[in-house]
Amino acid sequence: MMERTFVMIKPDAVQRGLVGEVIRRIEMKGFKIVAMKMTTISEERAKEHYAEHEGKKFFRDLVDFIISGPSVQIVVEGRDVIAAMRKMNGATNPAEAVPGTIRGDMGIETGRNVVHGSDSSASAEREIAIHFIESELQDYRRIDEAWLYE
Ligand code: D4T
Repeated sequence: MMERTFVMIKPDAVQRGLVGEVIRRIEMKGFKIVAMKMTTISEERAKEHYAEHEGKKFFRDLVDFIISGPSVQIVVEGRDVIAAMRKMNGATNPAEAVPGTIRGDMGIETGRNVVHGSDSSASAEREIAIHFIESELQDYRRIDEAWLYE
C-alpha cells in the first residue's frame, strides 16, 4: 500500500553531521521525500509528539533532548514505507540494532538514537499533522518510479 511516514533526524545526528547519510539511505532505497525542513522543535510540539510516553521516567530527558537543537523533519512516501523505514532505522536501542540499519551503524545509546520513524499509519498521520501543514507536502513523481515498482 502507498503510505506516508514521518521521519525525524534527531538533534544528535544533526550535530554529528549525519543528516546527509540518513537522507542518502532514504533516497537510495527509492522512497520519495515529499516534505522536509530543519527546525528546533518547541517544547509544546515535542510533548505532543511523544504524548504516549508522558509519565514514563525517560519522558523529561527525551523532551529536553529533542528540543535541544535543530532536527530535520521529513515526510517520506512509498510502498509500505512505514514498516520499511522502521526496519531501516533498526531497533530503538542502537546497541541492539543490527549493522546495516541507521541506528546499528550510527548510534550507541537509546537516548541518542539518531532517527525517528512513525510506528503505524495512525501515528504517521498524527505526527505529520504535528510537524507539517498540508501545503508543505509536495506532489511530484520520481523519474525512476517505473523502475522501482512493478
Ligand atoms: P522513536 O519514537 O524515536 O522512533 O523511537 P521508537 O519508536 O523506536 O521507540 P519508542 O517509541 O519506544 O521510544 C521513543 C524514544 O524515547 C527514547 N527512549 C525510549 C529513551 O530515551 N529511553 C527508553 O527507555 C526508551 C524505551 C528513544 C526513543
